[in-house]
Amino acid sequence: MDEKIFVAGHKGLVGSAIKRELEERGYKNLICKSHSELDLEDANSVTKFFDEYKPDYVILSAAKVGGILGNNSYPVEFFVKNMKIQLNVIENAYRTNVKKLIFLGSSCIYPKSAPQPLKEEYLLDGKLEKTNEMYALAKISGLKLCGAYNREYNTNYISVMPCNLYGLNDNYDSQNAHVLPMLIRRFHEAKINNQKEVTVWGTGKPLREFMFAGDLAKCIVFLLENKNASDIGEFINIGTGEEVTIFELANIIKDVVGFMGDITFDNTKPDGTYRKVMDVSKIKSLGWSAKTPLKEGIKIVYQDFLENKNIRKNPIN
Ligand code: GFB
Repeated sequence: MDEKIFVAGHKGLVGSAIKRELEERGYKNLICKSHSELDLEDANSVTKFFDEYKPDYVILSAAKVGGILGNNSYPVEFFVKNMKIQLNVIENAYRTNVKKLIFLGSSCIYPKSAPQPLKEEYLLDGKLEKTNEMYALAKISGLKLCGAYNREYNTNYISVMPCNLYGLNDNYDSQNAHVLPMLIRRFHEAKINNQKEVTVWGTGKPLREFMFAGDLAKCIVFLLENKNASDIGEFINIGTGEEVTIFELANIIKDVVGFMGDITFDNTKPDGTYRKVMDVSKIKSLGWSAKTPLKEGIKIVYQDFLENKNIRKNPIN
């Protein structure tokens, strides 16, 4: 419990859930630095940080993330910022002999037309989804780099690829956030402003797999405590294995928020990839599965949204 664990990105959706889970399990020596205290894109600052703190474990949940519009609008930032963060943290983890590093990727790394549910072996079997190609390339590079370090230097770096996530402390930016928090905000504002209808982007037909970030955090701590890269292979999917259409999601959120108007669709906005549900049999065979049902999780998040007035609306760059 006294081991030094660096949670990179501890203020974000995933990082804050992991920090909460580690604290609840009694870890006393968490190292957390805000963006202003430590710029992970700056090689010298990261080198100095690792020399000073010498963490035993690293959870790399810091990243430049966003929804379909953010990814589609800022491909350069999504690639360059994520590559810099990954290279700085992973290289310094090796240089300072970190015992174990967990790298967070995303389900958007898979080819657009891969068979569903997505199995780990489908990686790089085809073209990527255009709207988030540069983010996917950065995440693929990160997981491949971890694998290369394990092979060449016998390190213990685990790469995990979660499905779409939602949870406390999410980003509600009106242009660049992910679909679930954006719809919570839009249905809420429509309700309090007595609007007649809420517009959902695209056709509503695409399917998405949503997992509560608190469940992912439990899985990450489970892997930190019990598994090594040799148990995992190159990387492992973490998801619920269940999917809903964007239309079904919008109706669940409409119901939870208590909006009584209609739902309309804005076809000028992109649908993105049609499906990306993951095969989660590998993580299940290691003894872990997600617990929080979608509607339950959305109720928890809406409560957090209502209580947490200063909701994060940080724009993308
Ligand atoms: O979460 P999201 O923006 O990203 O979901 P992806 C996009 C899907 O939700 C598209 C529909 O089908 C959109 O048309 N949608 C409907 C909306 N209304 C809205 C809305 O108000 N806002 C948004 N954002 N979408 C992300 C990747 O892909 O998945 C990230 O861009 C990451 O890099 C993440 O990998 C897990 O699910 O399409």
